[in-house]
Amino acid sequence: MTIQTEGWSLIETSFLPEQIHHSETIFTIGNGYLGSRGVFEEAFPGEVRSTFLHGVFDDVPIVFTELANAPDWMELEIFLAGERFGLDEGTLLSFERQLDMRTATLHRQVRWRSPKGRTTRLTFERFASLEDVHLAGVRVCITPEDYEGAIEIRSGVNGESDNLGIKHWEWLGQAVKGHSARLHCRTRSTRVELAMGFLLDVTAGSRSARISRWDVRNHPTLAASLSVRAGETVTGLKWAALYTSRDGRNPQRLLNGALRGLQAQDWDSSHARHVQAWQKEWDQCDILIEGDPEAQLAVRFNLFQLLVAAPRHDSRVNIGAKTLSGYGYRGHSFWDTEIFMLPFFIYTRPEIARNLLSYRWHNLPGARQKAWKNGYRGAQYPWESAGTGEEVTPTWVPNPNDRTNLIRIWTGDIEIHITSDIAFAFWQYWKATGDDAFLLERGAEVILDAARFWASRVEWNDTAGRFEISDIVGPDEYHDHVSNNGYTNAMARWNLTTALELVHWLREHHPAHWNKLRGSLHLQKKELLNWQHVIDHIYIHYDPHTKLLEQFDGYFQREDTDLVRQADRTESVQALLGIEGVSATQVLKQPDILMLMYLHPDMFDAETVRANYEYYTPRTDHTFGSSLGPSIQAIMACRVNDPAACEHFMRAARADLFDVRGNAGDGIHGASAGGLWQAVVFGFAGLRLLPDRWEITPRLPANWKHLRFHFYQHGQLQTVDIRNP
Ligand code: IFM
Repeated sequence: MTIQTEGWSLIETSFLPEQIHHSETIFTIGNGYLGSRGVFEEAFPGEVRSTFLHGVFDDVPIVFTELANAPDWMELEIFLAGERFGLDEGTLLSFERQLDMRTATLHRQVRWRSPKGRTTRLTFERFASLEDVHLAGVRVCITPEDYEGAIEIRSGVNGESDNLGIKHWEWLGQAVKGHSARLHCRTRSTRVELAMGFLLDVTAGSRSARISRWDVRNHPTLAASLSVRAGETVTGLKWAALYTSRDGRNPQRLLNGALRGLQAQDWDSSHARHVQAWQKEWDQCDILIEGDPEAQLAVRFNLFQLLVAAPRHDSRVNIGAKTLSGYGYRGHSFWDTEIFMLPFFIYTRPEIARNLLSYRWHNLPGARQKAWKNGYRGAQYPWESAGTGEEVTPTWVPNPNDRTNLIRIWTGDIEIHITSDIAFAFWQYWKATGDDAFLLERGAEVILDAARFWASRVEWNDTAGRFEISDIVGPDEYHDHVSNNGYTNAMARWNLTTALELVHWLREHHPAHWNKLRGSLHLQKKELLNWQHVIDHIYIHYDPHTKLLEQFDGYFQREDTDLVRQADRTESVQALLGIEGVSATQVLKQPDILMLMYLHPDMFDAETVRANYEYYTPRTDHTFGSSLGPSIQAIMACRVNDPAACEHFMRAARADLFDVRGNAGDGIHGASAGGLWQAVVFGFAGLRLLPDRWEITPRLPANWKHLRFHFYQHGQLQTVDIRNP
């Protein structure tokens, strides 16, 4: 893969079949309604072909629910004088694929010699409209170089799509008429209806192709054929439209209306409107980096991936850990959204941040249910969340090294910090935007009910005279069933403290609202007093002599191996030592105490931060541990002026572009992408927001000559422009 230096295009100049899954992920396009992997229109053996629609989940064994791979809208089967075009056959004379991130358009140019020796030039363009998120288009131009004959394009919507073998759609009906075809189907368990259709227009100059209609069940198809001479170009244009029952009661009617409107659609003006919509996004969201082309491209690529996954019109969906770009984690959402991705949206696209937070508010019933089932009060958010907000973390998964064995996954039971992470996100949004209405309508309820959960979750230790939280997993998932994880306990204390601050603010500024909320949540004075009691007595292990926070009870007694520092390692320490083996050591999968210090810059003094940075950094598996780690590590390195910040930053920047963990084929690492924005803004620029102003402490990498970005503070667009002397 070569990278174009002007910073807006991701360019692949050769086709490497062994890397198709990685390429499919990084060439994903989308518009926050749908995400389609960068597969070839004409298909390729072994590809992972998928289009995911936000919120369209269906039931599945083991992982409970997953985003259902929608019927394929991208397919174009091409026949050149009777020979089927495909990169698995014939000779590839030249190949180039570009993702133009400025216009969110995927391009591909191919020169191909068929098995019978005929040479053809083909160019493809594809986009999912940002201006009308129900619309997607693909255009192909085909030029036979040294032969004449019939060029045929067959295209349909293929309802036979599956999720790596599992079928989610049942056929309800279809129609093929004129230049268009439609399919109506429904997910098997969740019963989400989908109406998908398309128009096909194939021309050569002023001549239009002859269309034949193939009413194949579950795969309505049109075939358009034209005879051309050598050097003449055939242009095929396919507009696809799609609606689900999440968009309205009658998606078929919505589709029919859209298809009628599409009759008059021309590529250039529709694409121009899409580009204009993207221009607006980039005007707010872009980061300019001069002096380091790789960092520039990587940052834009990661922001692009967040933007294509960002729900703009839907407040009942969240972004999965792997966005809409792959099967990893089946579309489930984690703390990855609130802690890693959300800050980018809060500061550049607060409307999108509001949608993402609203998803958590809508799902309060699921969180209350989880707390209740576990014998607690308030709202306990699920570690993995999907359509309904119930816990959807699998309990057992097959062992990848021995399929006859199962591995117990504990995170759904005991990785509980997500509840305060979500409360933290609501508070961050409010602090940055000053959006009182949203805090009153949605945020307050979440923060208060999360606090109530913590007050019921803590355990009183009579001997020590303190509250503790036992048997959990902190952010560092190499250690489970631990007690008094520093991150979890401190975040619980933060949640309770903030809830009381909020109560105070509500009483003072919005007494009527406070009365209403107090009534609906049955909050009594006694309960608030208890919250204060928990705040005053919750245990956080801190040694004033060493200034270290112990990550959990007994952490310092675990084996202190230097395996993590071995330069020639090609696997994670967990893969080398096994789940129990790594747990017996002090090796961390990702920052935990340092994560806490990142989120709360005012909670710890500089010496404490340095001491903990120096202790935990050499014990963290930066290379093969969690992809969530490097961006946070980069920010903390900036805080203590460690030049290793650049190395950590580039590790995050390259995560998907260069497939550094070997699993990019499963989808984009959304948290790493969001963390990268934070590393630039809060790390290298050192942005700090104060109630009425902001300040920066730049620590730019030496080769960065110029850094510029925008952010919103209380609705006002601000610009940070830093030149490196
Ligand atoms: O949320 C993360 C977690 O912190 C580490 N394991 C992967 C999860 C999903 O990205």
